[in-house]
Amino acid sequence: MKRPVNNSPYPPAKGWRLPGDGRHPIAWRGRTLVMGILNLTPDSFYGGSRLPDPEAALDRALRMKSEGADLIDLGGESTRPGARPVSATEEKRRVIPVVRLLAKKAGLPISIDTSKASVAEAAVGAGAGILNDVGALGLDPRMPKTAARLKVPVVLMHMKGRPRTMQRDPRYGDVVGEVGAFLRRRMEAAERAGVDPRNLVLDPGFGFGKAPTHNLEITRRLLELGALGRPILFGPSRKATLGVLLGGAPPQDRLEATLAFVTAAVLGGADWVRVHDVKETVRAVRMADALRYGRGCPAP
Ligand code: HH2
Repeated sequence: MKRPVNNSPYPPAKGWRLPGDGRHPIAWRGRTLVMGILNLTPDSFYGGSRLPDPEAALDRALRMKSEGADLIDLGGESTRPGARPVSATEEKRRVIPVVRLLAKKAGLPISIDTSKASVAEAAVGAGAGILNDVGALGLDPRMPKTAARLKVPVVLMHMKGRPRTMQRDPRYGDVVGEVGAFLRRRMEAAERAGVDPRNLVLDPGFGFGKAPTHNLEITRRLLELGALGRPILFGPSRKATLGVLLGGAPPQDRLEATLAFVTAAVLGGADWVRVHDVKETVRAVRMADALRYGRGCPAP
């Protein structure tokens, strides 16, 4: 019998290893990582992601783990369009006790979603193992050196402008070209500060200073960002563009739309997705991983 020709339209499997400090590497191959979102804020755009106290956060984290999450992302400051910044003191008050509790009891790597060096430092001290910075280490001048010193994997995300004003008529010539060039510059800045380039993860920043057409273009052309040589994280979960495409659906009514975007992203080259709904996403990702990588499909 002739061997089947591999003419899959999907990107091939790559193996990734983020060394961290060398003792707690994050490694995966031929599948997509799922990161569950926990927000310790009163004003995150999706009410279902807000958690009032550390016990509720631990319950949610344990549920996400049982549903198949690979990682947990903890945030103490909303970055929704129009959000007002919070002080480092307030952000630490919200997140540090939860980081400490989850690091002890959740049994999953904890990522801290912050742009502030002092919050990052305190969170890693309390047990966080990943730094997720929507400002790509560029909003706090101390962040690049702090990230280098902490020796943890770092997510560099693209944002045009700041949350307060970013959705006021964002414009691009070639959105993917501009996002890619920005991410390349931030990778170089991180390396200059001493961050191990093998610890970098890149994120085009779905919804961060982008109109729906820009978000669609990025989702369609995600593979081009793979040329930067690092894993791609993608976070469309329940965001406003999905509501626009559904004719005005509110965040609580955007689950199926999220799953459609997650599936498209995985088939288009995403390595890691950040979502509010772990159970449903893990199931959708299992299908997308089976199509892309042949994973999970019994032999004939
Ligand atoms: N999106 C949000 C926050 N952090 N980090 C990365 N790397 N990528 C994203 O797309 C991303 C992110 C916004 O989502 P959420 O945390 O649910 O909302 P809020 O900022 O209102 O808390």
